[in-house]
Amino acid sequence: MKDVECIIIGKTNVGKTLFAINFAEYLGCKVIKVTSIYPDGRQIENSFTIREAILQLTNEKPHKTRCLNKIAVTIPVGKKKKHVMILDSTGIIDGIHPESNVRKAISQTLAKIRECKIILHMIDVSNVINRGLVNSLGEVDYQIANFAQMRTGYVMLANKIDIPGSETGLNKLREEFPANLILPISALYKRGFKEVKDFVIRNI
Ligand SMILES: Nc1nc2c(ncn2[C@@H]2O[C@H](COP(=O)(O)OP(=O)(O)OP(=O)(O)O)[C@@H](O)[C@H]2O)c(=O)[nH]1
Ligand SMILES: [Mg+2]
Repeated sequence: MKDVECIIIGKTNVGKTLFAINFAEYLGCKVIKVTSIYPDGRQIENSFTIREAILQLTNEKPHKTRCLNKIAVTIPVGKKKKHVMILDSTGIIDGIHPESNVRKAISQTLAKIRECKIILHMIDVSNVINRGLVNSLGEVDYQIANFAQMRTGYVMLANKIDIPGSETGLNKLREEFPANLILPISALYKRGFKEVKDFVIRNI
């Protein structure tokens, strides 16, 4: 049987890749085995220590990830272990990106969302205090929420909650999407990971 697929989506630079790596570690992975699938169909496998994965796969500059990165994890459910495929994806933007390989990678991500049972929609709530919610979120965040919120396996992850002022962003996000499940997390400090794990288990 195919593993349950859990995709992490969101705007570029919100922390998707750092979350994927640190969540895999939280679930017991000592080595991060990544299968990168590019829009042209190429597949490349790499193994990293946690530190190497963070150094090589995350960046403070936008559009570091330009493919789907699959990381297989196991999650204990009762006495059994369930296999879950975590999918880190390309950051989505409003408008049209000037580079064709980024456009193709975004399109690859959008096509994949439909197939995934679990959708973790990540939002960076650290800047809302300065920019306001509507400017911090993209149109694309509203589109994802509209598309996905009817599904049971959909949750918003309010990331970078460790940064001062993020609580304000979280509260504004909750006011804007009152019907949605929103879990505050810090991908950097592994905060809120138990709640994300419990959500995944409920939706396997
Ligand atoms: N303070 C803080 N920084 C974070 C957190 N999560 C991610 N970052 C930082 O945000 C930057 C972007 O992180 P990535 O994981 O590369 O973001 P991404 O969403 O994968 O970005 P793309 O691949 O470009 O779409 C990096 O400099 C991270 O260290 C967090 O929870 N707290
Ligand atoms: Mg990334």
